[in-house]
Amino acid sequence: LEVETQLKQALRRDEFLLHYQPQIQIASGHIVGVEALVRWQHPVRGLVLPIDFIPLAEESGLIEAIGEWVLRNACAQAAAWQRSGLPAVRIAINVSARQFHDPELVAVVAQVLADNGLDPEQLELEITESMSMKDPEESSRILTSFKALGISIAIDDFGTGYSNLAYLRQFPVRCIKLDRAFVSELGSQSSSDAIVEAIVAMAHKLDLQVVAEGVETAEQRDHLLRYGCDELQGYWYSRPVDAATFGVLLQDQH
Ligand code: G
Ligand code: G
Ligand code: MN
Ligand code: NA
Repeated sequence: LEVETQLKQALRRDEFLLHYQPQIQIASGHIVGVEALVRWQHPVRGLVLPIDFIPLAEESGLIEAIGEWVLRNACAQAAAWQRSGLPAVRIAINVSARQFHDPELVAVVAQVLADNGLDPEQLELEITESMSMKDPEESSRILTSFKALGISIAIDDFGTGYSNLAYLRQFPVRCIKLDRAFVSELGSQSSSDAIVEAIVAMAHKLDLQVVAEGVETAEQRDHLLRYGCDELQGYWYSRPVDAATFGVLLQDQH
């Protein structure tokens, strides 16, 4: 079967699902956010990870439909956690290049928030650094329209692309997500320590928060705390988990 047909069928058969990875405020140790990560429960192949279908979805044009599914389901889940009495946390979703440039996206996001009774501040959209820097003037316009809606923006995979700092400064974004390539070398490659320390200092000067990705050890967390990094995400605290398991994590800390 052609990939496009397969992905359409997967949507129709409701084979996509979301896993959730907590985002921890380093200073307090509290969960302050959660990133939704899509998976495909394939009837034959089992659980398929995004690396094996998101690029195909991008090429075939199905990414908009899948992206909207992710947005609706993540927001519905966030509202469900809240209704069950859990504390409100920010929910972050990944936005692909095609979605980001889709003129309809702002209206769809506004509608989904309204449908679920979520405050815009509770939603964060993650766009990659390379996506944001491809046409910075255009990105700036799009990001400003999101800012007007009241949602936040994260620059994902930060440090893997080439940022124009002048644009980064004028983008209305809440945070940068420091790519895990830097985090994994903390404590072993002194250049990574220097880079992370400098990125955090620069980000704070620009009024941006820093979220470290791929934190796997207590030692990495200690280094990040020392450099003033704001939040972390990674296997050290939790792998991406299903919605029920995330609910338990959230409950346990309060
Ligand atoms: O855990 P993981 O294998 O889920 O994520 C791998 C990559 O897939 C990450 O770069 C992540 O940004 C991307 N990804 C995960 N979920 C989504 C999604 O819902 N939409 C898009 N566009 N990308 C996603
Ligand atoms: O959107 P993004 O590229 O940031 O997606 C996060 C990716 O990183 C997902 O594939 C997720 O499963 C993965 N991930 C999350 N925490 C860790 C970690 O501590 N170590 C590693 N190696 N990967 C992680
Ligand atoms: Mn991400
Ligand atoms: Na990332």
